[in-house]
Amino acid sequence: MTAREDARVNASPELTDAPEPEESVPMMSPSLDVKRTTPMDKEEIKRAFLDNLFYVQGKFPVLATQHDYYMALAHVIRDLLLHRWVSSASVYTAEKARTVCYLSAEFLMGPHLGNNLLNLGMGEQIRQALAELGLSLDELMQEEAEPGLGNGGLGRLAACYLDSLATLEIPTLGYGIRYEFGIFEQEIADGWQLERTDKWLRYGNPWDIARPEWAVEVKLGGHTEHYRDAKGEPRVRWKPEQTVVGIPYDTPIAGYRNNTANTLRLWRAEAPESFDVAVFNRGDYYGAVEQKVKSENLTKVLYPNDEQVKGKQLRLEQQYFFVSCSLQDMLRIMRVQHIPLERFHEKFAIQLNDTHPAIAIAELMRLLVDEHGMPWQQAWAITRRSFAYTNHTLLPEALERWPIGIFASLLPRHMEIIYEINAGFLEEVRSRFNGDHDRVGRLSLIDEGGERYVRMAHLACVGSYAINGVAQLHSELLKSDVLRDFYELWPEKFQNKTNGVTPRRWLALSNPSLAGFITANIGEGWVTDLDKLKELERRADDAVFGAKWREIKRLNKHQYAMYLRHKTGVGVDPESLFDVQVKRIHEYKRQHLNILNVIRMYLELKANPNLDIQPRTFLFGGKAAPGYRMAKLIIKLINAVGSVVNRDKSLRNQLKVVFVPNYNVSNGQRIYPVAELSEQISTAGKEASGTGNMKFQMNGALTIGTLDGANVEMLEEVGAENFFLFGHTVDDIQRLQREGYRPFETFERNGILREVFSLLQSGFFAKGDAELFRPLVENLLYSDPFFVLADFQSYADCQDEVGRVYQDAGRWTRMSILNVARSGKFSSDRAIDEYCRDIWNVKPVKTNLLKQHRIMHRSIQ
Ligand code: 26W
Repeated sequence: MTAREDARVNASPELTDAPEPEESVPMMSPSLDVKRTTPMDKEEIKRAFLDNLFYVQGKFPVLATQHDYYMALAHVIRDLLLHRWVSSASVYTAEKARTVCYLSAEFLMGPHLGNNLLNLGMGEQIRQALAELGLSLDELMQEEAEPGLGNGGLGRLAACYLDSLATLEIPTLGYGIRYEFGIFEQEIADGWQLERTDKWLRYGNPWDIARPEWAVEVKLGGHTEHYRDAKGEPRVRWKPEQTVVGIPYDTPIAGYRNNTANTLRLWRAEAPESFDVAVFNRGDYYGAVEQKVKSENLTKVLYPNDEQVKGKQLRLEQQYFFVSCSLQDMLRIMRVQHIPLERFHEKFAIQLNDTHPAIAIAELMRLLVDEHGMPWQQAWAITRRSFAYTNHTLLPEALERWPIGIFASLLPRHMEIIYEINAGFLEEVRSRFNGDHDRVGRLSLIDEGGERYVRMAHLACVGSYAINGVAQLHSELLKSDVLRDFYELWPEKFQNKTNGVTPRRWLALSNPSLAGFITANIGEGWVTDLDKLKELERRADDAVFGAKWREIKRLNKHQYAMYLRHKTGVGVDPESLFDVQVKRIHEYKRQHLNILNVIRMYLELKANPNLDIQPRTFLFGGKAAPGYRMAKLIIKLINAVGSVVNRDKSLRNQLKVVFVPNYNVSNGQRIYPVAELSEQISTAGKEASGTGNMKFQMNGALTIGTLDGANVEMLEEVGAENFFLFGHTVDDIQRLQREGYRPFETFERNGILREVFSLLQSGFFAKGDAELFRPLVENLLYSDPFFVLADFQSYADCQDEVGRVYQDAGRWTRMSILNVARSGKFSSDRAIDEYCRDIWNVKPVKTNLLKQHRIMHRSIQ
């Protein structure tokens, strides 16, 4: 009898009388019985749950807190995942399967419990078992601290892609950083954003397992020594100034209703020696732990900047740390599977999630040449066939470039390797574009102008066999603008991979009433084949269907209105049009255009109190990078307008403005199902793709948007009659820029704008303080870099059209049904299918759950 077995017998009295299940095996809990994918019946769930309450939390129900119950449940579910996990890992090992390695500095996973229950198909069973123990699954789910290991779009895309890769049974390793503190928690105080430390690990994390046995060492700083080896071959030795140890933590990533569980491997840094007793004995107590503190600082916190490079050395250290750990881990897997080094690029397809992990190209060269003695050319051939690079932004301020000083002092060997790569590369450029020195300078990995920089996007392009943008328009702009020179050099490398989102979390999990209704009408195939939603088209004109469709949204709104009052104290009318803009706060995303229009509508209502407009609730949400002053001022303005409008009785509740604090994955799951209008109003040519736009469409919201990012493809899919389009196109904006855009003239020519600005400048929304919003007002009147004033009237007119169309409930509902029916393309399954076919050349590997005894006798990855 094992510890777990006796415990079960002794610990939870009410379960002792239950007969011993026949098929249960001595060692592991019955969940390992292969023949059933949903292993446990209610009684077994309750027993395992109470087992864990005692053995994991050391609690009996009388003493247990909600959090204890959550942890006990989480361990029940995690244990169920273990069986798949071990089975997948062992079939991948046995088949030496080609594996996708997704390298990302951010993974915005969101809470695991609900998603794992959905993918295991156990939600209902667990809910009933807990209910019989007097517990509520929904309440326990609130106990989970959201792992906020990302800023926004890029990090969340990585998470959606892991879900699709597991659901499509593609052998995958997600590699990243296990930040001790994720994205800050946002509090709003007196209308201003406050950042609170995100202590997501304070109660421990039941969803990952430390794997110290696979720890690796990472070097930093120091210098290189060039020497000749026994065979007289030139070799380089790196004498680091500091070494840190990388500890991997593995989180199982379950596919939807299959036997697959892939691995997300996040690295934590620690000191080789966490306590130096010799230094301590010399009385230098702080010195004794100095190494420990320095090393652990490496993975202490996520940089909260979204699309602004801050060029901090620690950021480069973080990037190099997780990249070196991950590549060393891949080489270990090669060794374990006895695959010769020369075939590295056949075993692994490595995706660089933007330039943040791009140092991997130089690091693989160092490992192959310096650590494994491979000839340079052979190593370079392997390296260029191992990496592919995804670009997620066109903003110049978001393109990473490291000052040579910082780079060379932290990574002296990589500096040499990059110079050598650059030499070979520029030779190729010169041979292709003879005498075109400007082009050579523009393409070089080194920016020689003024202070010298390493251009990480250039390194990524030179070291990758594929380069892709994340929406058709974005990929075109990469080829015609940001990476034009590389496109002219290697057009064959350039591809488009339009983003997608997982329909599991963003529809099936977050909007169960709509998901259930869809399944009731077209079956459940859509969950793994979203194009099946097309079958809803034939219901678009069905009045009964439409009424039910409207009722589902209406009930979601009512529930959310109660949540909102509880969270913000603001009461909103659930019958009003829910107009939602949630995303990181950034001037190119133009939250300020949205609030200027709200002020316009407010002024119109004040001028005509009996005006009968479509009552609206404007919901905003999003974090601003702590150092981004204009973004923080925009948050203040939204709250300032809200505090006036929401209290103005003369409006008869026709307008409400609410800033929902701490927008994150959990709050996203609450807000997408209640939205009716999705604000995708970025300056054309600035939003690479957007993914929130896709989540809104899947949940039946209509989009008001510009021809930017993936909006263009959404418009194509749903049809112009089902999309509220406004604003200047990319070409218009480029022409305006060429001809010289003078926002002040636009302002002068537009009476409504003048009214809006005079109210703003008067201090009306700032308790009379006319100075508060001056920076924003002057930015818009005299530079307006994101063409807010240029698009204002078109936007305002479009918003009025929205109000009119909403009044025709039948027409609105038809448009909503067609938007959902035509959202199939925007599934992350479609995107991943394309990556597998066009970039990674990888095939699914089916996992058959292993019999328990076979697991005990097999080595795994
Ligand atoms: C170095 C600072 C930094 C941090 C993050 C620079 C750039 C980033 C990311 C690339 C920003 C980001 O999340 N970009 C968003 O990526 C999404 C996924 O592809 C797109 O849908 C969004 O349009 C894009 O803004």
